[in-house]
Amino acid sequence: MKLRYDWTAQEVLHLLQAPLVDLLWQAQAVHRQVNPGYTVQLASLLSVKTGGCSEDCAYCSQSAHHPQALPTPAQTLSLEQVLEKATAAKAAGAHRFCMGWAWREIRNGPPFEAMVAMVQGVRAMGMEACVTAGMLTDEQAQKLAAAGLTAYNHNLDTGPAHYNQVVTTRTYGDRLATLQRVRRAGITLCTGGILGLGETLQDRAELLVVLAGMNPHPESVPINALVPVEGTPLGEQPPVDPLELVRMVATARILMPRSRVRLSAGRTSLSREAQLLCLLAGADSIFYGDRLLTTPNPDVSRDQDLLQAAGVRWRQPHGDGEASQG
Ligand code: SAM
Ligand code: DTB
Ligand code: SF4
Repeated sequence: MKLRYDWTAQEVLHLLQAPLVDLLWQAQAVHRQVNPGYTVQLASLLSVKTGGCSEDCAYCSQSAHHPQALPTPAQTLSLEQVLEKATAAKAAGAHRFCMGWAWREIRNGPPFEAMVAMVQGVRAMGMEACVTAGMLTDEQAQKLAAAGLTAYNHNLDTGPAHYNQVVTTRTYGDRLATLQRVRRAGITLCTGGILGLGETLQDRAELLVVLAGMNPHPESVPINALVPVEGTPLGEQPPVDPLELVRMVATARILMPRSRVRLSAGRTSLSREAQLLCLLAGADSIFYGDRLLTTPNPDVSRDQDLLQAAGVRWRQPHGDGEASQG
């Protein structure tokens, strides 16, 4: 399959607005070629450092700019606590373990040494390890790569024109520069966006143009629906229409055929059927476990039901096999 890196906003808009049945047909045709067994990756999330972040992201419960959104004091988990959660995630069937720090950028010293040890510990369990912790230096990226880090998550969130409506403490360019550092260190990229931030369809198209313009494409593309958190500037946003999410997933699948498209935050507001449509549209990963970072996620038994109802397989830890229903 020939991959393209030169999609235009007009082409992407055309896909986002195509009749849903046509869009789904096209996305499925692409997805079947690259993932014939329909294997889904289960990724579990853990917030290692929660709250007190100096950035002002309007959607985020962890920003110190709107402290009423997260009334508990900032806290950091120890290496032992993190590895205990990772062990439980693996036992529940997670293939990737993603750890989050509410930081503008990674700090050196003991917190960074702990991060490196957490990555090593998760890798030693046979799971993929992902970190999301804000900006980083080349040296930090190289140390994380040496520790075995599989992926670094750093979302672009929305299109470049809408970005400063959502975050003012950093620029889109800062985000892109961090992604380049991650790439240079040989760590795979996990970068995607959020629907429901007040963006236009054009903004969504432009986000996808930026993502699909990366060569290679990001290995992992999370598509989040805003989880409106009371006390944040976006806490009163209207819910995202589930079919908009389906369209975004399908378009991402068509543009970046080989990337993992992860149906991410916002699933507790989706019906089982809407989630099935997202899987049919080409999502091949979900966040798995009853919490995201600070907000709830569907519980494990509901997700196992969902995957069984869909008849898809999911990847086991170790990458040494697959499970399916039964
Ligand atoms: N501080 C680091 C950063 O911003 O890159 C890592 C942690 S941050 C919480 C990770 C990502 O979670 C954000 O980039 C954003 O895309 C997503 N996120 C945060 N709050 C969200 C919400 N309420 N709804 C949906 N996605 C959210
Ligand atoms: C991503 O794209 N979504 C995840 C993960 N990558 C880090 C985070 C979702 C956070 C949802 C809000 C919360 O739980 O605080
Ligand atoms: Fe901080 Fe990340 Fe939340 Fe922004 S999204 S406030 S950078 S934790």
